[in-house]
Amino acid sequence: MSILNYNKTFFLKSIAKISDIKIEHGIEIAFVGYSNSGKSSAINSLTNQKKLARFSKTPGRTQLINFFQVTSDFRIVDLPGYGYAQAPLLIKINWQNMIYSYLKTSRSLKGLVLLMDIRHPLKNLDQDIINMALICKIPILLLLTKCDKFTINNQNIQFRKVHKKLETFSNQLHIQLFSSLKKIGIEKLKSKLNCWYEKYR
Ligand SMILES: Nc1nc2c(ncn2[C@@H]2O[C@H](COP(=O)(O)OP(=O)(O)O)[C@@H](O)[C@H]2O)c(=O)[nH]1
Ligand SMILES: [Mg+2]
Repeated sequence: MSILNYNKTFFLKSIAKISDIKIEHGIEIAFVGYSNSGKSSAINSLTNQKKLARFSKTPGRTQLINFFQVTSDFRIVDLPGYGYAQAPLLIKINWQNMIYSYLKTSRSLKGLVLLMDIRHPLKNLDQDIINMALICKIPILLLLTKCDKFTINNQNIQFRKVHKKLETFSNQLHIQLFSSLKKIGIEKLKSKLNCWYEKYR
């Protein structure tokens, strides 16, 4: 078993464009999701740090790709969230192209953590991202975030609904209930990341 200590994660760098990615060795796991899906909170809970991934209430503010280093050969990549419901088509397409080209071209990327608010899972862009990751053969961990907003019973109902829709891809996609607030699913998230790390390093 790996001995990754997520608490020691630190901010490495930000880049503005995919073309700024340099060839690097080591393994990357990317976090992606709509703005407000709880991505920054999840990265903060994973690393047990309050402000590592700054979280803001302004949707879509983070447009940079942020890299965090867990160990010298393992990085977490915080992809920009998608936040503008009424965004012009061009912005939407640019964002999709950016994510897609990262999924396609990054040699280091070994897994994708896709965060969806349990109250509104599988929105359009979530579906698009799942499709892109499947095409690129990147395994996906799907976190149903803020599950504390639901009763246990409703959590399970929603879990089963999402599971059923994605059943066909179960060899490449896992689903996990998650709450940063109530610390649900954090150990499962860690073991998935450890597992990807162990497999590819
Ligand atoms: N109830 C609850 N709220 C959460 C949880 N995680 C995040 N939030 C809230 O959801 C909002 C968006 O969170 P944030 O992490 O900034 O989302 P991001 O935009 O995806 O990075 C904030 O107001 C958080 O306090 C959670 O596990 N439970
Ligand atoms: Mg954020």
